[in-house]
Amino acid sequence: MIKLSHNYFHMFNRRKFLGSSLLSVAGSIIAKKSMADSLQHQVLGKPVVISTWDFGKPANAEAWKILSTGGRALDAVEAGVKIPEADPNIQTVGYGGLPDRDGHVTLDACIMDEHGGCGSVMCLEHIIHPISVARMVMEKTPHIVLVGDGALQFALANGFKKENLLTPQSEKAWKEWLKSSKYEPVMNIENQLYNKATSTAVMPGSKSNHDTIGMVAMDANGNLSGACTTSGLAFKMHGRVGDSPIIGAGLFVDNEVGAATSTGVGEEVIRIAGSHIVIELLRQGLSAEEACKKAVERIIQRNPEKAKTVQVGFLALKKNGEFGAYAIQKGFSYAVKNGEEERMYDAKSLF
Ligand code: SD4
Repeated sequence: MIKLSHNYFHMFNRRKFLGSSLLSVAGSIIAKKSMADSLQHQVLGKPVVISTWDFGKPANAEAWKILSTGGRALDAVEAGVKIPEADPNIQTVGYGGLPDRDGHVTLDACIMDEHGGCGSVMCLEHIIHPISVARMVMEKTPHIVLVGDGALQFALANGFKKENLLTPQSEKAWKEWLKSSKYEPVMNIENQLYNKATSTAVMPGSKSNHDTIGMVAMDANGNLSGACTTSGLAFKMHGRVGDSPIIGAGLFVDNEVGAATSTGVGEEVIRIAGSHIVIELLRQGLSAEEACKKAVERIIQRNPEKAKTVQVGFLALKKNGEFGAYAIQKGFSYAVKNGEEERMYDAKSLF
């Protein structure tokens, strides 16, 4: 569940540096402060799962059931993100997601495995678990992406149930938004759901700011996979697709290097092919946190003024178990779990 206290502008906690050597016991969190740039280098023994925002914690717990019994990272990330997808009180993912400006709940999701296999669905309506449809696209079709009606048709033909995903509370929030809506595309509308001064919801029925679940995991065999699923920006134009289901933007996995995912205003992530950049930076030897920071900087360099008003966060897990995150604004939390640790972190931010 997302707590109101995790509004972007109301998180000031900082991770503490844990002084230790990278050579000490595998399986426990090891961290050291980089002399050069004060960025953290934290390493977790495998298996390990990491995911975005507070709802990442219960999602990780579900993924852990698979990882801890020797299961495959791909199965773990799918099972993990299905938890927020099915939760009607999470208004940013799956069932109960806030609709587009026409009142349709349209879902985006993608998944990627250790072999470079990937599947994606975009603008999918009526299906509670878009991540499982994305996996089926990966495993049962010669394609990578299915969108809209085609994705729905494929899902129904493969046994998924057609359901109404618009919950009464999300419908109420949408109707409230319609009152003041100028019917213009507003990119970062979800920040406006909050009164930043009081950290309370402005929109009746709205319990969260814009949160996608992106999850990356490494299994006991050292294989990486990732999943990313969202209802996208609330009250978006009908047909709008963000970064989350786009391989290389919202998610990228390279089993030799690492896995990365993103959250926030998808348009900004797509412009820089965000998660792919993070992976390429990892390949060049940067730490997980350094790579995420550089990707965030790339967004800011493109348009420094605009960047002040949007949130984007990246999360990365390196093949050696090192993890890290970085965001434009304060308030990006992420959840980490392995055999020894289960905890939330607050990502550092540029602003
Ligand atoms: C999108 N990136 O559709 C998603 C929204 C999101 O945290 O992540 N919110 O642009």
